[in-house]
Amino acid sequence: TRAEPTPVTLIGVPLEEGSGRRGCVMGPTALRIAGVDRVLGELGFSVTDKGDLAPKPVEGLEAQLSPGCQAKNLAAVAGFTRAIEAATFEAAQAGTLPILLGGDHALSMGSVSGMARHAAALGRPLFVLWLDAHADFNSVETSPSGNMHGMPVAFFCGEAGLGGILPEDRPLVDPRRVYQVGIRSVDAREREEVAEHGVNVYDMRALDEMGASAIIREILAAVEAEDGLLHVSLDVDFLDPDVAPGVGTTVPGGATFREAHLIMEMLCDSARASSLDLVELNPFLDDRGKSARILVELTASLFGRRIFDRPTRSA
Ligand code: HAR
Ligand code: MN
Ligand code: MN
Ligand code: MN
Repeated sequence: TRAEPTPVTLIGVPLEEGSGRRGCVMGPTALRIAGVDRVLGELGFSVTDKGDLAPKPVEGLEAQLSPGCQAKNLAAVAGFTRAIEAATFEAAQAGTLPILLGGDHALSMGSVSGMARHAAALGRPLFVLWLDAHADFNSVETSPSGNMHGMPVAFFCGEAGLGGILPEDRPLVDPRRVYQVGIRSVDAREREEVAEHGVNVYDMRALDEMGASAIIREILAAVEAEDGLLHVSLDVDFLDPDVAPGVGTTVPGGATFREAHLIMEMLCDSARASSLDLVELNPFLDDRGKSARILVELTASLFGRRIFDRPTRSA
């Protein structure tokens, strides 16, 4: 017998202040127009759309930054982080699966922190699957740009140097439970931090050599060994720019359409995904809605759309 599918909560995050250019503010609307709620409904999920968050900025945090450190638009990003953390935690505690409609990748400071609080309340570990061209492990000290969408992984691991946004005793994610796939653009000091803290990186060479299937099997085995929750964070630039041009930070040589779908289909089979970010979509740069539609198609694969059923592997 099949259990009732977990209800889904959509949380719109019109955040673009974490990135270096305008446009991600239109992301949530583009994802809705591309039919994210409709495809989930067709797959049998009950979907609640909470609409778009509109938090007030948090002033006064800049004073805590050391000289030479930078975090652009800190007030705006901090306001969003608090609101996203609370909305994600609340949606998960209510027994639903939160999907964050971004918005730039700084939103994961809040979504992953909210899921970390939820996992801690359950007494289970949180794992993060980070599908991205970038490692997003800069701190206010190492960031070459000051753009906070390059800092979320460091933030939820407690390494970004960004105090005062969330409570000091917030649950953190162990960097050894972060799995990054598709990486191909890492800054010099960021590279050292990623290695030092034990983040698991499957860069594009690993994806080429191992294939998506072997990589996802390894990651799922680690999650299952600890009965963990798995947060999936999908950055548009994980995909090759030919597949998904609607993003401000394209990097050549990304994942193919088929690799991305296979990852989503395997995650679906595992039934491990507890939460999802769809981030960095910049409709202003997109090609007739192509990238928005691909994100929705990938979401459909993650939630059970398949060409044919596969024999179940688990008991
Ligand atoms: N590493 C660069 C920086 O910190 C670029 C980060 C870009 N990040 C994203 N999300 N687009 O992955 O500025
Ligand atoms: Mn990113
Ligand atoms: Mn990226
Ligand atoms: Mn460090």
